[in-house]
Amino acid sequence: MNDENIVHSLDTSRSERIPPGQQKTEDWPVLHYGSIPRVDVSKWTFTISGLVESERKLNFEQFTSLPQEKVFSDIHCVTGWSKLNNYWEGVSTRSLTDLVKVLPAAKFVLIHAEKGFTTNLSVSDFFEPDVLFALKHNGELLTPGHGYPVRLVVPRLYFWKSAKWVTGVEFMAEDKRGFWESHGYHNRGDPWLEERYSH
Ligand SMILES: Nc1nc2c(c(=O)[nH]1)N[C@H]1C(S)=C(S)[C@@H](COP(=O)(O)O)O[C@H]1N2
Ligand SMILES: [Mo]
Repeated sequence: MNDENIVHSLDTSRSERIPPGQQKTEDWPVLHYGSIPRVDVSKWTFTISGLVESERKLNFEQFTSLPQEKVFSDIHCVTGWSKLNNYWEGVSTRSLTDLVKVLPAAKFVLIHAEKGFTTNLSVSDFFEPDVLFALKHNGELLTPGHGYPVRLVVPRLYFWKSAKWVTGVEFMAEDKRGFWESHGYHNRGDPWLEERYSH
């Protein structure tokens, strides 16, 4: 991989890469609520909805023809494991702004995934340059367990924000807690501040 084309997530340049309360792992556990959806890409649709000038739907071919970018990042799961040095490849969240005009009133996004899963982010966290809709991890297509065909990756927040099996993004004026955020997890989830749970 040509290093010049890779966005390095800012956390990867810290001298201490492991946030407080985390342990380094070499494996990659599969964690999620419910069962693994088997997604048929010929029927898959990505929907950009909410506070945009006009909503857009893309099929898998259209989505995968968007410009691809590479991101180098760490993973921090709220259950305590961290996996360093991941290469992701996919569509930058910023490239969506070439497809839709996001209205100024949009301050939050809700990411939608298969089976009704959601997660929420501020528009500024969503459009950070290291955030992408990943199709590949370390050069390989995602496995079904890790979110095939498309998952969001938000490198600088706990990994529950990195929704697997995504189906779209909705722009909103008000924040709305997603699935894990409504089940006791923190609304934002910065691992360096140990924003694990809401009390
Ligand atoms: N669609 C969906 N995405 C999800 C989840 C989920 O339950 N459903 N769980 C999140 C949580 S809690 C974690 S820790 C990561 C785990 O990703 P991995 O299985 O690739 O390690 O996926 C996140 N994305
Ligand atoms: Mo998690």
